[in-house]
Amino acid sequence: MTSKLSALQDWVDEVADHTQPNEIHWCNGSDAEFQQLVDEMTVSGTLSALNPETYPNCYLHLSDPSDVARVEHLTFVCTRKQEDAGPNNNWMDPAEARAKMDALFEGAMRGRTMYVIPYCMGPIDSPYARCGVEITDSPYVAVNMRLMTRMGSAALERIEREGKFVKGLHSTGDLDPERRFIMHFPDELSIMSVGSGYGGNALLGKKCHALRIASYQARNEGWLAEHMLIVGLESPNGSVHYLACAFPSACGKTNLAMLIPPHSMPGWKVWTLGDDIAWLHLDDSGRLRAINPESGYFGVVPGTNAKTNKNAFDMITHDTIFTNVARTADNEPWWEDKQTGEPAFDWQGREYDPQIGKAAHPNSRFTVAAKNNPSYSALADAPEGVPISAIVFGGRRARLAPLVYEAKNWQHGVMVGASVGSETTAAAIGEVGVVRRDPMAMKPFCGYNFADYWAHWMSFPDRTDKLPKIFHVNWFRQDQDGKFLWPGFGENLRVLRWIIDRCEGDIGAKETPIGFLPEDGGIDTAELDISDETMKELLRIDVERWRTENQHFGDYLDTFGDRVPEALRVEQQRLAQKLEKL
Ligand code: GTP
Ligand code: SPV
Ligand code: MN
Repeated sequence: MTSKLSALQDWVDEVADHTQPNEIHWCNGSDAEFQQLVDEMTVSGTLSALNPETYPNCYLHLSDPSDVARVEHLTFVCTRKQEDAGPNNNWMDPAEARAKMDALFEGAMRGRTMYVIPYCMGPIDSPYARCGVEITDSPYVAVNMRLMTRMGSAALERIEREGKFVKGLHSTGDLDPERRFIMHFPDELSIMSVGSGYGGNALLGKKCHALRIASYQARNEGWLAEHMLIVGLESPNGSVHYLACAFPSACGKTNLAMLIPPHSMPGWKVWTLGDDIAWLHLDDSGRLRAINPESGYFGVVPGTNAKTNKNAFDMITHDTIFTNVARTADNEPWWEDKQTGEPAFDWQGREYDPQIGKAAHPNSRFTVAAKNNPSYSALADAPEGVPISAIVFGGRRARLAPLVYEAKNWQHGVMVGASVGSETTAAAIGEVGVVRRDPMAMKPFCGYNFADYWAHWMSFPDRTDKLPKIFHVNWFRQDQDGKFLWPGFGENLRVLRWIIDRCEGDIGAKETPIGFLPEDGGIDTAELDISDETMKELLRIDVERWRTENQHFGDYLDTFGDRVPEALRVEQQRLAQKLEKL
């Protein structure tokens, strides 16, 4: 196959020339093609079929044990000027990065097939959608891209019509961590990734395109590309509110996006639009609207069970690719807290031995088409997206943040987002459980200087007076013994209901220095086994801790120097003064 778009055809020819693949396969996105790739990988051992009776069309992929998560220290944003990438990114001069990557790609696809994957991020006929082409030598990446994006002929047609696309070049390379890099060239709309076959490192439509490159474009064009789920909440009277929620990696987006209402909230319905990324635009009337650029989920497996996330649990019993989970003797996938079955083989294919470690890798994932989710919203395909009533930030904070609070206005909300901190998780290589600053849950994903990003957020009130309210939640507050105080999962809808009530102006709140908190009894705890003391603790503001936190946040802002927008400084200082007075 060839493309009539010379910019695409020339690039494919050039890459083939440089990387020397045996064959070139242009992906058309058909079911037949998907099956053919899966069958080939089953023969080569890249995939193994799981139990066809209980897990039909499910496959297991075990990655290299050194290649199990995103690698932030090997991820670079190569803007022309280092200041434009900011202290929040690793930076390399574009020419130097290019030369380094060209050397690593030379002959990298010898003996392999090169897949050319045209994809569209967002509904294919949406004015907000953007296209890209990923070239890869990994058939595992090709089938994952088929599930995660609108991939194939329709995307190619749009690309040929528009003439513009993001170029993503990927090779699994030799998986040597010394020769692993993920480079972004935002000025050229291009990405080069080598040496990893895993998740966000390799499925270039996801974090590389839809967040790092897109956030850079969004700033220049007046929109936002965010690490947010999108969920619709339908109350018993039939009104629906859409929320966009940003939590750091492995902090509950997938779970919240498809939660099942608790027994005590009959008549409520939850509609999933997206579980990881939202692109937000102001429409002609000044309302903020969201589309999900993805069409599938690459979700954390451990912890998924019939109680915590029944929608996901059911969804991943068929037509799912599992990566790095364990297996039972019956060849079913198994993971920690599945609450059924027993592991026989661990995520490295070894006989399971609890002495060696967990059966499934903590960052093991499922890849599945979004349409298989029982709570899938048909509006996920709406070209115009959905209007957003509230933006919600959150993170893992064992002691600090209360269960929920509301920002006083947009500018204060931007500070609430910018000051998100969270305990690190297994989604990225590195130490787990240490608090780090993760503004808007975008620390690993913002493709430019955070100071400019905050200024961009702060500019929205100049353009509209219809912005959504901003909130902060924390499902992860712990007691002295390290036990979570809040039951979480489906019960989180109780908190989201408070948020909706606040949006509709139906319910009062307590004003505090950090924002508006629920009044006593404001969060409905009917049928929940939770004491008044626990609710008090969940909503308690520990003034001393908040003072320290605010100071750390101020110090953090200092690392961005003069570029920090004045409006954000003002908010930080205003909070400092209010906390001082308490
Ligand atoms: P990424 O895909 O990495 O961006 O993660 P995510 O934000 O979508 O997180 P996900 O929903 O996959 O949850 C990650 C982990 O947190 C899983 O092990 C969940 O079981 C757990 N989790 C999710 N929601 C809750 C909650 O409300 N309370 C508690 N205690 N744990 C939760
Ligand atoms: C995350 O780490 O936030 C993920 C998984 O959603 S990955 O696709 O690897 O980025
Ligand atoms: Mn994510």
